[in-house]
Amino acid sequence: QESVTALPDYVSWKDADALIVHSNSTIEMERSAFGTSAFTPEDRLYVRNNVAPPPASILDDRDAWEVSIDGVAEPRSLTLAELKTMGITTVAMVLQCSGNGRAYFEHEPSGTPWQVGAAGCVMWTGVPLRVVVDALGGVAEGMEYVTGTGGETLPEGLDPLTLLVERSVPLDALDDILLAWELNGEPISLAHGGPLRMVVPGFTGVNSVKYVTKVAMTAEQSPALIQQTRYRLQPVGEEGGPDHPSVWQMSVKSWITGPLDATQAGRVQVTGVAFGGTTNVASVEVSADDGQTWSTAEFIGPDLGKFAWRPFVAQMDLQPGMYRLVSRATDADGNQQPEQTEPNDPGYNHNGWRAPGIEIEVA
Ligand code: MSS
Repeated sequence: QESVTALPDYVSWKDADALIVHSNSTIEMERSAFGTSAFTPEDRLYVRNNVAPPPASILDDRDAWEVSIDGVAEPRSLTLAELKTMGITTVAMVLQCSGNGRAYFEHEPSGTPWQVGAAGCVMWTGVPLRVVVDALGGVAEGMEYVTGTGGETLPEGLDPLTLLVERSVPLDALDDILLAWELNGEPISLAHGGPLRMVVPGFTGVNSVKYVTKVAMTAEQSPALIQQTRYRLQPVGEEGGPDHPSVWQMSVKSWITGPLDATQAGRVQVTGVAFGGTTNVASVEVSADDGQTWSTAEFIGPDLGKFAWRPFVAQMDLQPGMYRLVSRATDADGNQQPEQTEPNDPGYNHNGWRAPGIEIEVA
C-alpha cells in the first residue's frame, strides 16, 4: 500500500516513508517499518485522533499543565511540575488502536481499514496513578472506574458528549496506569498526547487519553458517546450501546514483519512481533504453508515486560515456490490466537492468525 496523502502539519516531523496516511487523523505504520527493534521510534508510530488535537501552544509550558484528580479523599488539581516530584517509573507497552486489523474482517466494517500498523511498542515515563491517588488520601468510597478526560477544545453548538474524548476503565487497572510525560525518553509530542497522557497498559489505544485534563475515580462510566455507544463489541448489523462489552483489554496477537516480498531460496529469517495483551506472550509458532505445519520461533532481544511486545524470528529453509507465512502466539495463561476473530460490527480487537498472512515467492 502506498501513501497517497502528505503528512499533516502536526506530524510533519514523522518519517513519511514509514507511514500510510489514511486521513489527517488516521496514520498507519507500514508493515515494512516494524524492523526487529523491541520498541517503535516515535517518528514511525501510528497516529489516531478522534477529534482535532489542541493547539501546539499547550506544549509551550509543559510543567504548568494542570490535571484535576477527583473521586479521591482529597480531590485537587496538580501541575505537571508537581506530578514530577511525586514519583517516576517507566513502562514498555504495546499501544494498539482498537481497530487495528479491521481490514481483515470479512463483513467490511466502516471505519479506517487498518491492517497491522495501528500499533507500536513504546516506553512511557511518568508517575504511577496509584501514587498520586494515595497522596490524595486514596480512592473515595463506591468508585468502580478510572475515567480520563481529553483536553481538546470542542466545536461550539454541539452537545459536547458527542465529541468529548473521555474514557473509563475498570478500577482494577489503577495499579498499572501511568500519568506519563515522556515517550521513548523524550517529552511527549502533541500527536501522541503531550504534555500529559493517561496511559493504560494492556488496554487498547482509545483508553489511553491524550492531553489529559482530569482523572477521576468514578462510580459510573463516562456519559460521553465514545464510552456509551462507541468502542463497543456489538454483533454485526447492530448499534452499539452500554449493554455491549466495551473495548478494553487486548488479547494475544502476533504478525509477520518480514520477508514481505520475493526472497532467495535457502535459509530465510522469518520475523514478526508478538504480545500477550495483559500478560506475557509465552511462545510463537510460524507456518510457511498457511497453518498446515508449524515451527517454533525464538524471541529476539530483551524482554521489556508483560505489556511489551517481543520481536521473534523463525529460521526456515525454503525451496523455490510460493508460500503463505502466518504466525500464531500463545500467552502465559495458555490463550492462543484463534484462526479467525468472531466478528463484531465496528471491527475491533482483531487477533485471528490467518487473515494477516503474507504471500511470498521464493526463487
Ligand atoms: N486521546 C484524546 N484526547 N483524543 C483522541 O482522539 N484517540 C484515542 C487515544 N487517545 C484519542 C485519545 C485512540 S482511538 C487511539 S487508537 C490512541 O489515542 C492513538 O494514540 P496515538 O498516540 O498512536 O495517536 Mo483507537 O482505539
